[in-house]
Amino acid sequence: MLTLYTAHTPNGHKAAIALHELALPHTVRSVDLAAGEQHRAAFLALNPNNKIPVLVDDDQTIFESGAILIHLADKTGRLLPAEPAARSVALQWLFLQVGSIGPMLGQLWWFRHGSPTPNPAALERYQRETLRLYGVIERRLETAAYLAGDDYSIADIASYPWLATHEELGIPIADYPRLRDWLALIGQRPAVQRGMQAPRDGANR
Ligand SMILES: N[C@@H](CCC(=O)N[C@@H](CS)C(=O)NCC(=O)O)C(=O)O
Repeated sequence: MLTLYTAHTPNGHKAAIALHELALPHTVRSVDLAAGEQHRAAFLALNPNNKIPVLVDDDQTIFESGAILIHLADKTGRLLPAEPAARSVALQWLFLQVGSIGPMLGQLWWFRHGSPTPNPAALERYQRETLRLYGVIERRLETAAYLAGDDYSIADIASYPWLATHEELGIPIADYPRLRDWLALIGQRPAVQRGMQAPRDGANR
């Protein structure tokens, strides 16, 4: 029995995409972040860090989106190579998303759209860092079809929902043609399209 606690955000979409890719029947519970549901005792019992996503897999509760993706890949033996060197490559690109792409693009979104007071220095810093990260991915895709190499993996699933926000972030995607093509390739996958619609409360197949 799998239950995903999530919200309509890039981090919230990753696990939903993986569940659909792996055709794992699951239940979705929408967490109302604007209402502060993530700070309530019932949610803190699932994730002491008060953030979505959280996956409950029978008696195991997993927070942090990267840990959830690895759990699902290991559970099914798919979307993450088993061979140690190839697995390490996939995990490197996965952790680049969790440690850099998510936090930097998240801050850029905040200083562009969320901050009540303009902060040009912060905006410039996160814009520069975001462009740098788009460049890192563009160069990776010069030599690899997918982030982990020849095969689609949880590294692509983690990065897609974030890198797809380029319009909102004011990133000139035409400057990153390989990344643009990769976004189109990933974005046409039915499981990605379904996962990007999450959360829809209720049972999902
Ligand atoms: N490192 C975490 C980040 C999760 C995260 O930032 N979630 C955001 C939504 S995208 C959240 O729940 N924010 C609510 C809050 O901070 O109160 C992960 O990858 O799971």
